[in-house]
Amino acid sequence: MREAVVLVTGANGEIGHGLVSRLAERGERVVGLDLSPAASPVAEQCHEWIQGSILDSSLLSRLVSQYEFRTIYHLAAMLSTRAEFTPGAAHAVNVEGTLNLLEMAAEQTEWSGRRLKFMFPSSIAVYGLPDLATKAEAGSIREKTWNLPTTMYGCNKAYCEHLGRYYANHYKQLGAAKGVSGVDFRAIRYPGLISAATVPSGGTSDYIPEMIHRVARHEPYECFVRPDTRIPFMAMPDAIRAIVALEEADEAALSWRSYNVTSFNPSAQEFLDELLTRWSDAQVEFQVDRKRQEIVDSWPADVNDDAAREDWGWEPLYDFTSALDDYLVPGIASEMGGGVA
Ligand code: AKB
Repeated sequence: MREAVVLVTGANGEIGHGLVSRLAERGERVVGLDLSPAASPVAEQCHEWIQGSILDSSLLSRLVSQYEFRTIYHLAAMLSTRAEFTPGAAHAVNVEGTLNLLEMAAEQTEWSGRRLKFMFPSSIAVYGLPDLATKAEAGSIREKTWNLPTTMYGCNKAYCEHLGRYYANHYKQLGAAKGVSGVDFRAIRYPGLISAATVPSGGTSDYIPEMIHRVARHEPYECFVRPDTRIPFMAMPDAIRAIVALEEADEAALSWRSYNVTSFNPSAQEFLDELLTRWSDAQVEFQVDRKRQEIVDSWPADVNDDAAREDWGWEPLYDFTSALDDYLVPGIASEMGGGVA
């Protein structure tokens, strides 16, 4: 009676743009949910668009009556910098919103008797290194180390990973049917993401995508971190591939419910040096924002993604050079209407 669909929350966001296209190409009927009106080209690729909030319980109840969600990609979130200005609102969106969706998913699986995949973009923000010396010594860190986030966003993401693991493995554990919510929760701890099509806002890893989009438009850019600042990054197509590959993986092969993935980890200066070989007129100055710098300094210089490679065959398509030459430079030029990037 109810249509079988894939729900994408935050569908108008950076990841949503690419993910909705990928799911539509796979023949999925996608229901897009976002606070804002549907933006092209996402709008044309959705089976239905719902403009609303994941905090609206009556809306979610209506969705349960209308659709059977086979998979939920829960992308809606308030990112790390914006969350520091309104931590209470960030907690509401990032945690209460996620809990609302997990409850909706559990209710639905009780109805259908079928398992429902709940895909969750977590972040390197769940990690917290206390100082630069420890960050340098820690190097590439694994999933179970340094889980000491220093931001509301990082705390939110870490707690939601635990919530998802509870719904998957321990739901209503004192009940007759222990831990059988049917919610198959799977999370990816994304590094900084760089898209050719969109520029992020409200994140603290934004300095790299902001830099390339400003340089490509021959506009000056003030980088808010030091030249030596180093964290892991990934091209957006690889971010889409990763979460779809994790969704398609056999649950029996998964030894974790939260996986690191990464591709490359240039310093801000190394990234600028590469841009200068493509745009000799790049005008980038380093104007450090001390408080945002402290956030990025608490994030790891790199992450170890062996578990994702071993469990579900993760492998990035793009390294640092090919991300620039094969995706970002041509992609930004195309977004600029074919102008000279
Ligand atoms: C942010 O900067 O908040 C995000 C992230 C690293 O998760 N891009």
